[in-house]
Amino acid sequence: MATHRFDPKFTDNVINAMGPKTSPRLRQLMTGLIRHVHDFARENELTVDEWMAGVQMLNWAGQMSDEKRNEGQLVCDVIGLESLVDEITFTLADEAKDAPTATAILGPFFRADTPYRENGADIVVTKPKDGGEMAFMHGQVIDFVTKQPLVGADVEVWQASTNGLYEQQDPEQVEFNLRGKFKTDADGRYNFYCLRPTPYPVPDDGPAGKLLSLMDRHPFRPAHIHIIATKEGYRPLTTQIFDRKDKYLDNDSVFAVKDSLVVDFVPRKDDPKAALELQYNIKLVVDTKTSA
Ligand code: MBD
Ligand code: FE
Repeated sequence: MATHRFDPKFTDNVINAMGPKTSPRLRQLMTGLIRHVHDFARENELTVDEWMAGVQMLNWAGQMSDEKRNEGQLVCDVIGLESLVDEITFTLADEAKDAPTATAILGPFFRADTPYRENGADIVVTKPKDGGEMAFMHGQVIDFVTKQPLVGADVEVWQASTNGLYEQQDPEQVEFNLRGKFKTDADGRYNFYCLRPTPYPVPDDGPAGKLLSLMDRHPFRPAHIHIIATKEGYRPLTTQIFDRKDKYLDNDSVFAVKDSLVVDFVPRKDDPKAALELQYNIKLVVDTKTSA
């Protein structure tokens, strides 16, 4: 079997060291992880110095992470792992026109404690210094199969400011700036004012940025707005929408773009608050796990 010059029994010994109380799923995952990591080391004849450089990256990621910064997740993002796991979990099968809204990765800047705002509210509380472009975003949350509006669904959104920073990264922005949670009305509608999103680099002052530069890659993400839509009885949806005009659509540094999530901001008439609008309906599917 072994085509390499290393101890052929070594990897099996490590795997077989797991005891009988290991759960079947953990045994399966650790067996695969150990096997692939060992094969990776053998195939590349990984040296002690190279392995230690990797360990130091991991430690660095841990040391700079806190409730406002999730560097381990960002390292996974730049090697495509969060997007791959998202694809595996939610399957890309339905990229067709008439499909439920596709998922996209959560990313490291979600905040669990985002407050509700009234429909029609402006999430741009701290105005960007360069002005930015205001947009009115509105739409319906509907049942993908029946096309009926979903009343009382939650639509949570967050976006970075035009300086490329999310509120928790930027002392100049008030807390929860550019975030909001909205409840759909009696027609299943939500609406609010936001910024037309702009492209920005993922934070590159840590190991994720270091990895990007070692791989000769840029850190930019295409302009996007994050969305989490939930309604009891429906599969919770985590996604992002992307501006069709963005130049990074085809080379997102975290590989999250899907065609069906690309949207058009169009001119809006007679609204002194916003010169642009975005109409976006969210199509949810019944959650077979909770509604059986
Ligand atoms: C982001 O803003 C983001 O959405 C993701 C997924 C990764 C890094 C920065
Ligand atoms: Fe983001």
